[in-house]
Amino acid sequence: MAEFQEVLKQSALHPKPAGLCLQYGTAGFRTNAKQLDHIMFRMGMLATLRSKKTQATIGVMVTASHNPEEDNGVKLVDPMGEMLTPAWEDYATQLANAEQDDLARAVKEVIQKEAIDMSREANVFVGKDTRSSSPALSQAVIDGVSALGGHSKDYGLVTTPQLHYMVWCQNTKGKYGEATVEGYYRKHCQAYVQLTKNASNRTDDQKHLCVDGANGIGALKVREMEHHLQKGLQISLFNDGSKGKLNHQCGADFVKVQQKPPADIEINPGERCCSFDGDADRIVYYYTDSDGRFHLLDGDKIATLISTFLKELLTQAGLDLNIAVVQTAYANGSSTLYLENTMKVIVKCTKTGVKHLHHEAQKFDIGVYFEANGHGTVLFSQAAVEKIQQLAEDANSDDTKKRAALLLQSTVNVINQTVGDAISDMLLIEAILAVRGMTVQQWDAMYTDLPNRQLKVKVSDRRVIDTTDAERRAVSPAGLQDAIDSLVKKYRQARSFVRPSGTEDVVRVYAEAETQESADALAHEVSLAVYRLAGGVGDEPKPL
Ligand code: G16
Repeated sequence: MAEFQEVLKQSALHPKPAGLCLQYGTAGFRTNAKQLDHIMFRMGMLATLRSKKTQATIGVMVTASHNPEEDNGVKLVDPMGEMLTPAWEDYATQLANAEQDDLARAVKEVIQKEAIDMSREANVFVGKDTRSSSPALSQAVIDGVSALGGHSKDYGLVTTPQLHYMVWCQNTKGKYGEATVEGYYRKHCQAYVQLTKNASNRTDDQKHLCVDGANGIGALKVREMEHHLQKGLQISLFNDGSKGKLNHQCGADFVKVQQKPPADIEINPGERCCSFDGDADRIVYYYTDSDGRFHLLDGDKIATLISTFLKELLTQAGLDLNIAVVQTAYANGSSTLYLENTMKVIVKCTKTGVKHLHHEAQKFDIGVYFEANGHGTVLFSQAAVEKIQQLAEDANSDDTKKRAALLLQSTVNVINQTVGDAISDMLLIEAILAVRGMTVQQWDAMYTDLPNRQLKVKVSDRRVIDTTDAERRAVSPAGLQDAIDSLVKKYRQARSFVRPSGTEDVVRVYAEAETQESADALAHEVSLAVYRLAGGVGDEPKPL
């Protein structure tokens, strides 16, 4: 077969370092950028195979999201704009790790197993973040696509959710929207303007939002989008990439884990602020009060705000649609209690990784999914969208119902349903606060978070930790879960779990308890247990 000659010829230009073995992680491959050239070439090939198989456009995004500047990675986007189906993750791993002289065989194996007709067309959309390694790595993806005779379209610098959006627009032949960056801005901003027409006159202060762009792609895109908002939002942009380093002391991950504002941001007490991560698929909000105390409104608070708003509108519209909130083990215990007991919505817990939350959310008429780290969106079933539309167009429905249906319609349009999206989530949150006439402080007061702490432990091989029950319990190494259980018993309202990260070479430790001192002490003690029982390296974890 002629294409295999081409594979061999082209792949020699993107050689795999012999013996290097990388695992497909939470959101694709991710490691130091120097190790990724062959991975990108091979993922370009895999995307081409996936496109031939599905007869749809596939996306490849070059990014390492929240990781430091020197890392990079790749996220693959399936036909409906969602993450690559887990069934193909094994193929990704096989192609990534095949030694140079075995690559053609590994490619043939995927073709045979999936019965792919190689004469079919393949189309791959490619995007990249602002890392200095991204241009060369995205060229390697494009080379991989052409090695198997696929066509690529290079979107250049885009946020990850923008690329997901383009893929879905393309595969719906424009029904979801126009597959251009301008089309993305127009759709989401028009919906924002429409929604905020329902807000009573807002002052400039109320329209003001401080945005920390994590010195990444999100900052560039917010600047590009701003004029579409028709002054409906007044953004002060910090960490816009003009001087600081990507994700360094800033961005959603830093703010969430450190529980403090980013560096290089000037905020007045009470002012509403948000932070994006490095590829703008996560967002967290925060403010400091007049006593200088920092208040974080993370993915759990965002899910609560959005689901309350949607539930109210459904009641006003008289629509009988079920609504669920999907969380992970990191969800603050207070948020789960509030959602279940006060809001009375269905709550589900899945493993970490939006691919897991997304699939769970698809089971409901309306599925709101958010990881505590701010990664999430809302999914509306086709039936839900149709019911909302019918009501909005029904000449006989009363004013209250019609208004609610129209608000729901604009809400559907302001959301990027393909994946968590910092920009579209920001527009949705800002619109909800405006329509409900709510301050960030009132939003924060919906419930009080249990104090919590997240830590990282270095071990020699994090795969020794295996978990079950949506990552809430460790099944190996032996004795670790028993140790965690007895530590948790020492504190009131306490909970803790550990899991290997799928994006960094660490074990993550989460603890929550009645007081910050207890949460910190528990997190430290559990870290020590991980260090001792799971092969810790370097110095023993120190108390906080
Ligand atoms: C990725 C995933 C998220 C996940 C995060 C951390 O986010 O898309 O679902 O929560 O990694 O995963 P882990 O704890 O396994 O390292 P991002 O924004 O870095 O792409």
